[in-house]
Amino acid sequence: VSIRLERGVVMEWERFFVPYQQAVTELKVKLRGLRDQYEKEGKNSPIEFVTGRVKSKSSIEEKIVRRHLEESRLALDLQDIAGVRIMTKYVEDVYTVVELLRDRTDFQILEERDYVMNAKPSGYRSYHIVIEYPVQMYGGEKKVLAEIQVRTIAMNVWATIEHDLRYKHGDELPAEMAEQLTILAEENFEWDQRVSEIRATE
Ligand code: 0O2
Repeated sequence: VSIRLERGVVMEWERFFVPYQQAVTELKVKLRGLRDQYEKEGKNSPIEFVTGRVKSKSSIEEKIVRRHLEESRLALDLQDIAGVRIMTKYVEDVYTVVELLRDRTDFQILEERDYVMNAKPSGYRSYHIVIEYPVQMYGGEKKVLAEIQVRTIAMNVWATIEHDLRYKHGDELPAEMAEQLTILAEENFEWDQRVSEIRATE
């Protein structure tokens, strides 16, 4: 299977994925390292755990069709081929992590989308940061886009379940189910906020 990229070059998917895989691997190590630094200092880490993945070929193909994307613009238009997720215990930690990311000099932030305070219509909450990450290849540096999603553990539970149910229904949830999930997302956020309130009284 091959993919048409810039200048009509035909490149195999496997080769296309190499810098993205490298970016995800490096970012996971670096962000998990931050967590370890807090722990070694005996401090409470705002980062609870980190996951990462490279978007699957089928998921990319599906998004090309759904969003009418041009294959030649794939690396520019698809910002989350490389994706890293940072989970926090508390809502306020999301913003501590965002500050940590803004202070870094090993990548450049291109865009931020705050779906934590401004939930998507589905009820989805998460803070999205699109970065330009330089990967060292043997032929020189290659900058790739990557999306870092920062969310609480509770938001992650909701998003994981909703994603799973949506996938099982061919990416389109039955209206009743979608409604129930939106209500659940709101209750989930209320729960997150109550946790913060309780924490503030300690
Ligand atoms: P996957 O399978 O996780 O890779 P959009 O038009 O929503 O795709 P938008 O509005 O620009 O894109 O948002 P953005 O910042 O690109 O975020 C898209 C990603 O955020 C999604 O990737 C999901 O990971 C997550 N996301 C956004 N909305 C929802 C939602 O309603 N429910 C869940 N569970 N996740 C969401 P993909 O490629 O859609 O999916």
